[in-house]
Amino acid sequence: MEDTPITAELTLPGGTLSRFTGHTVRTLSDMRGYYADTAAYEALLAQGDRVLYEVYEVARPALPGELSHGTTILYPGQVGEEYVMTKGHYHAIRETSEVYYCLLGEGMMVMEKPDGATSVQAMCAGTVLYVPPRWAHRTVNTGQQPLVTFWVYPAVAGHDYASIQERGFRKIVVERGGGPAISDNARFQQGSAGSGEG
Ligand code: PAN
Ligand code: ZN
Repeated sequence: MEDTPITAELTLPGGTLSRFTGHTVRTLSDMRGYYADTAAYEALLAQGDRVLYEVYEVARPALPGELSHGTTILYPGQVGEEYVMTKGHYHAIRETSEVYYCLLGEGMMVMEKPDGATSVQAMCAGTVLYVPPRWAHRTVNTGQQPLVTFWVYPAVAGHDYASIQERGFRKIVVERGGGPAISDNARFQQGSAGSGEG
């Protein structure tokens, strides 16, 4: 693994990086079970699969001191009333944090802790958002254009998707009267997941 300095160009409005180690493309079919309105999800998917977000990552070795970083381009849209969103996750090593810098678009960061604490923060170009240790996090695009974020987190963190995939977040972001509103997730399942390490 390269241990010399790395320079890359982050191009806007696309949000792409000129150098990266990984490029992940998430489509509607990757998101089965994530959206509250399953009928709306199936109806939309029947019209064709489509890209919902892309991630460009400079993944660094899982060693103390290393920082992985990259960009996420979250496209606009809705599944039923719910705005397009990332899967969301806990970090496998719970005592790790993350910094997000919003470069373009409008959205929200939905966060929660296993003890039931929740926080939903608005993001627009220029917003710097700190996700402290132990907070699960998901970005939601509430605007009309791509939501582009740059983020940095400790390379040792790892990702735990299972807790969120199984139980969802307590709060969801839906369209009400033409704008975003925060709503309780009726399908949120109580459970003990999300409290462990890795
Ligand atoms: C981000 C996210 C990225 C995609 O790099 O991984 O925005 O979201 P999901 O991983 O939830 O699909 C991050 O938070 N890394 O830790
Ligand atoms: Zn993260």
